[in-house]
Order: sequence, then C-alpha cells, then structure tokens
Amino acid sequence: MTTTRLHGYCALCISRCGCIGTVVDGVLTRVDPDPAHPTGQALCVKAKAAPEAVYAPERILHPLRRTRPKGEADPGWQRISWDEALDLLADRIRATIVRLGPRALAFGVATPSGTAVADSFAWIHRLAHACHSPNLIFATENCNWHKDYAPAYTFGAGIGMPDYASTGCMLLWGFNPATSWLAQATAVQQARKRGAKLIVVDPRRAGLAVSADLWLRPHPGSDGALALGLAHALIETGRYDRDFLAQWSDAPFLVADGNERPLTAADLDPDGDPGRPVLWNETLGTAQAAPRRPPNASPKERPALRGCHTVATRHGPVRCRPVFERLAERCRAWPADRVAEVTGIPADQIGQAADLIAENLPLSFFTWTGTCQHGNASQTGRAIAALYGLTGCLDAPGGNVWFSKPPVADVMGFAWVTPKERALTLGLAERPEGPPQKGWITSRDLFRAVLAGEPYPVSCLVSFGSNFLLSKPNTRLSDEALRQLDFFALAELVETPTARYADLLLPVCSAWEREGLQPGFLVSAAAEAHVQLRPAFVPPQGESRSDTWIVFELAKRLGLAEQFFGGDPETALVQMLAPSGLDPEALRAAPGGIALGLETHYRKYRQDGFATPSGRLEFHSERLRGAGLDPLPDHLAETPATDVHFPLTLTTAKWPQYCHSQQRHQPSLRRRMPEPLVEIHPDTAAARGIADGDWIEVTTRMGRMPARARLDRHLSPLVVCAQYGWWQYPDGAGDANRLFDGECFDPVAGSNCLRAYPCQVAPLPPA
Ligand SMILES: Nc1nc2c(c(=O)[nH]1)N[C@H]1C(S)=C(S)[C@@H](COP(=O)(O)OP(=O)(O)OC[C@H]3O[C@@H](n4cnc5c(=O)[nH]c(N)nc54)[C@H](O)[C@@H]3O)O[C@H]1N2
Ligand SMILES: Nc1nc2c(c(=O)[nH]1)N[C@H]1C(S)=C(S)[C@@H](COP(=O)(O)OP(=O)(O)OC[C@H]3O[C@@H](n4cnc5c(=O)[nH]c(N)nc54)[C@H](O)[C@@H]3O)O[C@H]1N2
Ligand code: SF4
Ligand SMILES: [Mo]
Repeated sequence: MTTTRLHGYCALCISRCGCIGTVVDGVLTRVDPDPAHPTGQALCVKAKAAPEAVYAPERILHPLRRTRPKGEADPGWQRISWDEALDLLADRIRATIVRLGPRALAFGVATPSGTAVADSFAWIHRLAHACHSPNLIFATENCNWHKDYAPAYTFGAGIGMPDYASTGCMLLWGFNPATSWLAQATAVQQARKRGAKLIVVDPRRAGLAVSADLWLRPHPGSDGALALGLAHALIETGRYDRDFLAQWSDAPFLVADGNERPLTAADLDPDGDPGRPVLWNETLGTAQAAPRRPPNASPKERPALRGCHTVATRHGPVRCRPVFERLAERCRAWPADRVAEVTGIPADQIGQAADLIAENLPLSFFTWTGTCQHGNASQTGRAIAALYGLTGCLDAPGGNVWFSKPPVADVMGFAWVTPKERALTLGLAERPEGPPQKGWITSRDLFRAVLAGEPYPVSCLVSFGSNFLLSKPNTRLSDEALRQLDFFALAELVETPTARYADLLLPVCSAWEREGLQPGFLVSAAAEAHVQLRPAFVPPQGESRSDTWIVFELAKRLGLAEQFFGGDPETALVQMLAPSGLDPEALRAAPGGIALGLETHYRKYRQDGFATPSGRLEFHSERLRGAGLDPLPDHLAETPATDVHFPLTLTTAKWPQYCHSQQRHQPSLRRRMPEPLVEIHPDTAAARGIADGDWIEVTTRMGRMPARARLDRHLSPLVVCAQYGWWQYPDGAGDANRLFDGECFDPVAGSNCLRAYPCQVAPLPPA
C-alpha cells in the first residue's frame, strides 16, 4: 500500500482553505486542514467530502452529444471522442460568427467564489475576447460586483479586506463567513479573542451573529436606511475624521444648489482649470480652487465642510454647499426613529452601534450578498461606503486595507474586443456604470436576446459550468431561452437541469484532479502574499479534462493558437507568473506554496491618491451624476412591496453543506441537509397552522415552491428565508428562483431582488 500526502488547497469556494490530501494507491481517501497554511486552520464539510465528489457515480466522464430534441426528458446522449466534440464546437462557433457576427456568440462561466472555476476564469475570458464576443454571462451582479467593483465610485477600488490583526471593531453586513468564507470566520474569531468588537447586520441570527457584541436585525432590503442612520448618528455628534475628510475626500468641494453641479476653478476665473474643484476657505471666508494635490497647503486654510456659502462666480453669485453638508442633509432624513420604523431595528440599538463604532476604532467591515441581491443594491453599497468613509479608516492599520498582492500578468485579453464591438455588450446602453462595462451580462438580457432577438439575436452559448436554471431568477425565461438556443455547449461535472438543454456536454474534472494557481489568499497581509500551485491529488476521472485544457484545445481549433501561447498551457502559466519572479517549476517544488516577501503599505492614497476622478474618496460621484444617476447615497424602498396577498418578505441565504445548486448528490453532505428548508417565525407558522418540520409552500406572484418549515424565533415574524438550488425534486421543492421575477433589478448594476420579495406561506395542500 502506498500512501502519499499532498499539500494543496480546497478550491470549492472563495475561502481557498489550505489542506493536505491523502492518496492511497492512487485513490484520494481524505482531505485534512493544513495548519501551516495561511488559510489552513479549518476545513468545512464540503472539503472533507472531496473523495465523494471525485468518485461520484453522477460524474460525466465522456464528451456527450445530444441526439433527441430539447425538452424531451431524455437528451439521447451519444458518447463521442474529444476530437469530435472540439471539432463540432469550433465549427459551431465559427458558423455563428460568420452568420451573425461575434456578438451572437455568448460565453458563460460559473461563479469563481462558489466553484473551482477560478482555476480557469482568466483563460475563459481570454477565449471569449479572442473570439471578439462582447457578451459573457456570470453571477457578478448578484455576487461580487458590489464589493469588488461598485465601491470604486467611492473608494476608487473594491472594499479591500478587514485588517483583522489590528482592527478595533468589525462590522459584518449581510455576510455570514461561518457559512461562506471559513478563513474569514477564523480571522474574526481570532480578532475577538484579542478584544475586537463585532457588529453583525443580518435579518437572521446566523453564524457569528449569535456571539456578536451587537446583532442588528434589519428588515430585508432596508440596509441603506440603516447605513444613513448610522452615518447621521456619527455626523451629528461630530464623531468623524475631520482631517481625513478635509484633505483626502471630496467633503469640502462646493456643489451648486439647484443643479447639483460641482463648482470648478473655471467658474472663478476664465483661466481656471475646469477639472479643479472649489472649496470654501473658512479662514479667509472666500472660495478658492482646491489644492492640486492634497493635503491642503496650510492648516490655516481650513476648508469648510458645513454650511451654505455664496460664491462670486464669473457668472454671478451662486449658492453652494460642500459635499459633506449635502451628505449630512441626506443622512439627516434618517433619524433613529425613522430608521427604526423602516428597518425594524430598535432606535436605541442604532445609537449603540454608532457608539461601538466610534469608541472602538479602527473600524473594518465586510459586506456581501445580503446587501447586494437587491433592487436598491447600488445605493445601499454607496451608503455603507459613505458611512465607512467617515471613519477615515480606509487603508489604515486595522481598517479595510488593500494588501499587497503577488503581481501576475493580466491575461484576460479585454482589449481584443474593439470599442465598437464592446458597445454591443447586452445591457450596456441601459446600465453603462454596471457590470456590462466589463462585458458581463445578466441572464435577463441574454435570454431576451435569445428569445426575442432584442436588441439583436444571440444564438450560441458556450458555458464553463453555471446552472442557470437554478441560480438565476425567472426560471421560466431561462427554460425557454436554453431550449431556444441554436447551439449550447456546456462544460460540467454532472448532468444538471441546465445540462439537459445542452447540445454538447464536455466532461470537466474536479479541482482535486487538476493543477490550479492561487496568487494570494486574501484574508490577511500574509495570506495575500502567499502563492500556491495546487497539484492534482489524483488524475482526471474517465476522459474528463480541466476547463483550461478545453479552452486551449478549442483555441487551437479556432486558429487562435498565437493568442494562446502556441496552445501550450505551460508556456501560458510561465507568462502569467513572470511579473512575480516565480515560475511553475519553483512552485511545484514548494507544493505548500511560496510566501513572497511583500510589504503592505498603509494609507497608499497619501502617495498615489485614490483611484477616483478627483483622486480623493468621493461621497459625490460625478460619474454617476453624468450618467443621470443620483450622485449621493440614498435609501429607496424596493419594489414590489408586500400586499394583502403576499404580506411576508422572502429572502434567501446559503448553507455550509452546499454551494448554490451543487453537491446534493454527495451522500455525506445530503445526510446533513437532506431536504430543502424554509425558515419562518413560530408565530407566523402558528397563525397558518404550520408546525416545525411540516412541508409547506412559499408562493409569490411568480409561482410556488414546497419546502420543509424550520421554525426560528429569532427571525422577524414578517420575514421568510428560503433555500435555492435544489433540483432533486420533481415539483421544484427548494428552487426559490422560480419565485423571483428577474424584472425587479438595480438600475445601476442590474442586481436582482432575491432578498426582499413579497411572499406568502401556507401548509402544503394534501396531494
Ligand atoms: N457554503 C457556501 N459557501 C459559499 C457559497 C455557497 O453557496 N455555499 N457561495 C460563495 C459565493 S458565490 C458567495 S457570493 C458567498 C456569499 O457569502 P454570503 O454573502 O455570506 O452568503 P449568504 O449566506 O447568501 O448571505 C449572507 C447573509 O445575508 C443575510 N441576508 C439576507 N437578506 C439580507 C438583507 O436584506 N440584508 C442583510 N443585511 N442581510 C441579509 C442572510 O441571512 C445571510 O446570513 O459565499 C461563497 N461561499
Ligand atoms: N435565490 C438566490 N439565487 C442565487 C443566490 C442567492 O443567494 N439566492 N446566489 C447567487 C450567487 S451569489 C451566485 S455566485 C450564483 C451562482 O450561480 P452558478 O455559478 O450558476 O452556481 P451553481 O448553481 O452552483 O452552478 C455551478 C455549476 O458549475 C459546475 N462546476 C463546479 N465547478 C466547476 C469547474 O471547475 N468547472 C466547470 N466547468 N464547472 C464547474 C457545478 O457542477 C455546477 O453545476 O447564484 C446566485 N443565485
Ligand atoms: S470554506 Fe469549505 S468549501 Fe470553502 S474553501 Fe474552505 S473548505 Fe473549501
Ligand atoms: Mo456568489
């Protein structure tokens, strides 16, 4: 018997937990934590079930071609060779481009935060771009957009990472790391042992909320009101970092009353720079151009943050207020009483939260899908970012920090899609400031193009994972569109409901059967400096191959070998790693990973400014105003609203046993969570004659979904929390996405209202 122990990391979710795999006579038998790894303190049940995932009888092990019409229960899969499969796919891609242009060809990819497709994410984008397709569908608008991209309107970058090692207070907002990001949960617990405070904002008392210093329970979708209310509590008591705001934010910049236009130096002087903002010098009592580079020239020239000032411009007197005054006014609309009314959080808890924050600086925060799967997600994100901006903790020790990352080459090839082609990205015209600017499209836009040819027809979809039928709202639309596609190729591990609409099914090996590069593990300065080339623990099962292999083989057949390093993934990896000074061989020789000697510098803005148009943290965004949007954060209630028929509010959340629609076929995980659950308050249940464990149904104006009731007295009686992603039941049990319409979405980002949707619950009628 030969036993080998191999260093690696679990690639199943964003946590990328360091691990050690045990292989006995070529068979993966177990996976354990690797405590020496920066994210290796613990593993969840999904990693421990790795052998089950590899050897699952449900795995697709050969390329398969459909022989029967779509919609029939049996696709009539015919086994074909890889050569046949790749030739067929290359032919269909070429034919689509010739007939309708590259815009008719869309690519898809599963979420890199909840699958291992992160291994190949960049190469899949490179392929789409090399084909000149402007359309790539993935989950971003409901997933990472609001933490990684949208905050750029305020911070010039994503939210960064809490500096857990030295933070004073942590604010986890619609984020449950105990379920969704084990390495962050571990870091939070370590910080708490050190004495750091924890505030959790979540409609459910889930995960770390149980032991938090303060758990705030907002009504789903009301988070923007809470953020503005907390900001109000800090502003009105003067508990903000005035120096930071005056020097490094746009807080002092004057904006004209009425048209909301920021004044520029050109308003003061015909030779003034129209790109230079204007501030009110409190000492001199006059308006002046802001210094070209902060900090302000002399401490005596104190810029006003408050008040209303009449500025003598070239065109006459103009009444102006500093951005901060305007922000304060927005926040003033949210006194604790009103916030309490809208969020359901007692007013005194809002004061307590503000005190905890102000008395335990530095503050760090993390927010994820609890705030982003909403029709008002962009403004909620702006409000939370503004609240955070007040503390002056951004990129400061113990705040949210952009740790130094291992430098690797950007291989996505974004620039290969010409501006003219890029302009065709679906949804870009409607939401130019959202994900379409990166070529990422929503299911609604893609499926409309497929079904109605609006604004132009899309006929061919090539997707690397993703289970659109279960993960996107408006299941009916997804169903019709997938059926309607001229050609749909899907690279998958198992035959999902989405796969049943594929014309061509390509077998993908699991992460445990392939190499994967992780340049940086996110959760701390040390973790982020760690680079690892995860080895394959065992060879690919059957004829399954990695997504990267498929991309490179397909590229060669499409005549794109040149763009793909001669079609050789190894050469590509060498190129990708080159800026880091590492090469694949060095990494293979150090399977536990290599710690680069990267130093994290704090407050980098003092050198470089923020990556915003003004170089400062921006509470007022001219880019948003220019796009006809509100330049300041605000809170607007989501629609549709509850009514007599649907008086309850439906939200959804994740569970430790599964990622999205995956893993239900793995017996050890299924035993822990055998059936789909819906959480409801005992009073809500009792009023409807529902007992714990009963099968009930949740209905919305879109449809119905059966699930088992789980009573939870910590929930609001008005809130229902469902699971999604179950596809093992014929009547759609546990598939919450059939309950959401997909037509209620955020006007900036296109994110769907998946967390505050009017619903009703009832006992399941007898069959
Ligand atoms: N086990 C597991 N881990 C995962 C994944 C998975 O599917 N399973 N998926 C991965 C991916 S792709 C992602 S994006 C992350 C997501 O990670 P998280 O965002 O942490 O995941 P969720 O549990 O969906 O949502 C977090 C919390 O938001 C709360 N919530 C619901 N509605 C609201 C609301 O209106 N306001 C507020 N403030 N909170 C609300 C829920 O109760 C939940 O506890 O997890 C990643 N990790
Ligand atoms: N109602 C509701 N809906 C949601 C959410 C919610 O909270 N509530 N969360 C949303 C979020 S945050 C996200 S990210 C999306 C996720 O949406 P999807 O990305 O569609 O995620 P899954 O449904 O898990 O489907 C992923 C598929 O990819 C396959 N797969 C796994 N690993 C690989 C791999 O390495 N290569 C390939 N080719 N395939 C692989 C899996 O077998 C699985 O079938 O769902 C969203 N949908
Ligand atoms: S949290 Fe679980 S699934 Fe995610 S990387 Fe860690 S062990 Fe894997
Ligand atoms: Mo996600």
